[in-house]
Amino acid sequence: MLYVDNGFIVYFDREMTSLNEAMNITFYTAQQSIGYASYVALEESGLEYQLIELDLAAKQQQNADYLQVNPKARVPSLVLEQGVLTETPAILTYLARLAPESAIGLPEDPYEYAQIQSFNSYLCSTVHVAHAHKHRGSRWVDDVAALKAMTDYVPTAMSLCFDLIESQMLGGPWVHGERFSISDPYLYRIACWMEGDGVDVNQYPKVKAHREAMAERDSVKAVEAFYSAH
Ligand SMILES: N[C@@H](CCC(=O)N[C@@H](CS)C(=O)NCC(=O)O)C(=O)O
Repeated sequence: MLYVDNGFIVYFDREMTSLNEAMNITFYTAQQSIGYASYVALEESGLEYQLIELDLAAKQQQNADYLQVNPKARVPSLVLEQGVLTETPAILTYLARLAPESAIGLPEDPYEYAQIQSFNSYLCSTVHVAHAHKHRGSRWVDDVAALKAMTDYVPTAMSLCFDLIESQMLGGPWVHGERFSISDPYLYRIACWMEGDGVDVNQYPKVKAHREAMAERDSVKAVEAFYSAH
């Protein structure tokens, strides 16, 4: 089922018998964006949701209707009965709490839980930000030479991040070892940016194996099938 609402394209992930069933969770994302991590987590969770796909190239994130949802003009956003959640680590944690029996359910152990938060915080505050210097440098500076210098440094900055992830953080086969978690779709999204960021994934065998394992999951296949079809 598909309709267009306020210029955004709206999809339902499954055959819905009732529209209300689909309206409890509304997920705004965009292709190639960090929203992909939450999209995969939604698929892992088994929760019902409504998907609204924004076109970032067309600047739909700056549309007045969307700014009412997320004044930061970014994706992803998760609209719930209680309000709106933004920021990938918060959205992932929320979904994991909603679906404790699913593959993304959180560990009871406080230390294991904090390890997940620690890794996701690193992705959010450091790795994603390093990646954003490529095309979004104008968030920080407007000097043309400085913008170019920031873009030129992206392969180095991202390589330094992946050096640490490969050598210190990625337990294997999943980020935190044998147990799959919300860190896995998050790392997968960012690791799939490596080539575009000028980083050779072959230099990172554990990251490469993680990417290959993620690509085999039904959740990732479902998201890929969606983007192939739309
Ligand atoms: N810290 C946020 C970052 C969100 C973010 O920067 N999303 C990008 C896509 S990857 C975006 O919406 N960019 C649109 C823009 O900068 O105009 C998160 O982790 O969710």
